[in-house]
Amino acid sequence: MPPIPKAELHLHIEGTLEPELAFVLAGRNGVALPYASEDELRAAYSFTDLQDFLNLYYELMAVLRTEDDFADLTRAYLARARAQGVRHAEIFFDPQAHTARGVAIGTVIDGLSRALDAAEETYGITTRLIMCFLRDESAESALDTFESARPYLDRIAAVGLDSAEVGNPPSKFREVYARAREAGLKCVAHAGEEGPPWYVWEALDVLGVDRVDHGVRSLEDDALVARLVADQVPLTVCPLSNVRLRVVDRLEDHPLRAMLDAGLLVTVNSDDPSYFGGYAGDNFDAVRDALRLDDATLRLLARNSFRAAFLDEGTRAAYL
Ligand code: ES4
Ligand code: ZN
Repeated sequence: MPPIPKAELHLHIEGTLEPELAFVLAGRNGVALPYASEDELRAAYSFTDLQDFLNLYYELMAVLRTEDDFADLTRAYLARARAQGVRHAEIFFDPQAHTARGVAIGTVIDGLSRALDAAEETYGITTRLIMCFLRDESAESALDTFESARPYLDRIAAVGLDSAEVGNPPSKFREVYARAREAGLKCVAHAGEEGPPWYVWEALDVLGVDRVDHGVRSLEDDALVARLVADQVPLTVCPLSNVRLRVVDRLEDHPLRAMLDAGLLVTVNSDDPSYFGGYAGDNFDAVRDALRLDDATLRLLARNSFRAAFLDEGTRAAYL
């Protein structure tokens, strides 16, 4: 059976960097990697928590230097995504992770957009770009990043918040989210991955997010679940990521079914597929097997992905 058509709503483009491409780019750009081979690099993909993963994620980004690099990275992702049934992809990028290394934000956005502009025709995938702020950097750095992105805002659908969650609550970024909303952008934020439920409350009430990324720890707070259900706030859940970063012990223990049963608008996504063991279809297959989801539930998850997407209503209707 062909993979079920779906939207990918939680995907860090830098987290799609496969070891093979990392070595190609390292060679092309004269960047030395502290790994002798692709196998040795892959062997480093065993994480104790989010920070442990982020250390490798930022280290490997050193190979991304030119517009071509960002375009090649994005095309490689789109080809893999299409093979797994992805018809619409909303793609995060982390400008500060590149500008901090001396790569201009225009280089990043131009490279990504070159690939995305051809995505519909080449891969049959519609796309949106979501610019994320690194929450372990300062609020001022996020504001500077937003201002430096102003010339490109017509290519950016939403802002997001990622990186090390605990100790960096959403309210730290109140001002930059107000500016983003003022500019007409949608808003999302990672919350409730490692952080407590009150981070999800802040994402909703202080940042005014349209979706919550992860949000699995929301289940610890009944009033929060009631709010998320009442407003049908989408939660972009990433099952394989949650196992690899030890948010849950085993996929069999994942709260996805409990979240659906509670009436939450849950979607299944891949997060950083190169690092966490699979793309969107792999995540669908993994939860199907581990949680014994039937076809109707898988269709519901796919339908939720289009309901939660930042699509105009005509395009959404065509997908639903
Ligand atoms: C991330 Cl899994 C996850 N959580 C927070 N920030 C991230 N950046 C890339 N992957
Ligand atoms: Zn993420």
